[in-house]
Amino acid sequence: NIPTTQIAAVVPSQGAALQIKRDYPVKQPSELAPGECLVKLFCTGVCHTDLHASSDDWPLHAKIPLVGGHEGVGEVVAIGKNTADCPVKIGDRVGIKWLAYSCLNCEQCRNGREQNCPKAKISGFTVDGTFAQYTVSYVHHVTPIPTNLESNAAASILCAGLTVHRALKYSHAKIGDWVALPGAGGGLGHLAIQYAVAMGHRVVAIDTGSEKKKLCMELGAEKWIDFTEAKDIVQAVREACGGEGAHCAVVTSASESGYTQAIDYLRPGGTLMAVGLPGKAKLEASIFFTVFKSINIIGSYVGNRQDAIEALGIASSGRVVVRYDCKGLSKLKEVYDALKEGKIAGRIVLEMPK
Ligand code: 8ID
Ligand code: ZN
Repeated sequence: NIPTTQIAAVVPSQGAALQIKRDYPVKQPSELAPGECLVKLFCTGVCHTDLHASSDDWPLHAKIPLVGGHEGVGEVVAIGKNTADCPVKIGDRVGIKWLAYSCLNCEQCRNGREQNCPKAKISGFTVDGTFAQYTVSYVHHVTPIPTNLESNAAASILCAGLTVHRALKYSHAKIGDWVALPGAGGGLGHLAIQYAVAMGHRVVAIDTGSEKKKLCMELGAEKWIDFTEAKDIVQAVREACGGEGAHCAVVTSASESGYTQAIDYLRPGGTLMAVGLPGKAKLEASIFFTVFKSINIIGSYVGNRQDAIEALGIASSGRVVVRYDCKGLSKLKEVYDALKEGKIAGRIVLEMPK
């Protein structure tokens, strides 16, 4: 009883307008390769990355036609014949993250950097993702969803959550350290506040608007800086952190501006975790002060299977809660417009048509 066609949000060619198709093909169970599984999706978060992919503003280009989306939760409805050592079964509730597949045997995979595997397949970028009723994924990379988490509440942990969890984990920030979060009111940022607080850090939230301010303060930020109002962000962050600057900045703004002063407001020995992905910007940093202040600059790219399981585990303990509004899949275009304008505090989760 798997239909042959489905409703999907499709980008027909690079950068072209999104279309809701009612006749997008569904890969049939008999066509699945070993290791593949068919997932019937319940819901999916919308990440700013999907907007980058849809508007084609990155130096890498997505497949076309593209079904975007990489924060999906659904149910396994079929598994490829001859799949060996299969960790999931039909009926399991699983998550689809950005990293759909990695070989698990190369140097990058062995080192836990599965996302850097040369054979990596990416949901909603190099393979079709979650803006559809069904998607094909890979049994060794789908993520089990803790039973006490509702699907809608789990979805955005699968990109936004695991990404900021990993970034904080590798940031060298210790308990009591000040973490500055440019982009704090967005999808990644509002979860970064909560993971940071759970790790015992003190948070300076940087973003704009009263709605995002309210959200950030509710979630445990101690200080708020509106980047459109502050005359001197560097001074403002230094003051917020007791005069010496932040120990760490996790930059999740989707534009260059969140990066520009981050190195200047870090205290000596501080770490810049680069997470936001403006497509064309260069990181402007004084070489002299980067050396003189012993600054670390680290690129942090989503996460591996373990990061996903940890991030969901922390959410299932109640320490991190995704703040989202629910809409239907047909509203994706409106969600992109709102993201572009910076109007979304927290996340939007789309429910699939039944
Ligand atoms: O693996 C990764 N590194 C990864 C994973 C997932 C997403 C990277 N990303 C990237 C996305 O592609 C995007 O570029 O992180 C960026 C943020 O994704 P998001 O959280 O899904 O986007 P959002 O909800 O639009 O939040 C961005 C926030 O940044 C604020 C905006 O107001 C918004 O709340 N912001 C901006 I734009 N400029 C700012 C500035 N100068 C700023 N906040 C502070 N200072
Ligand atoms: Zn994402």
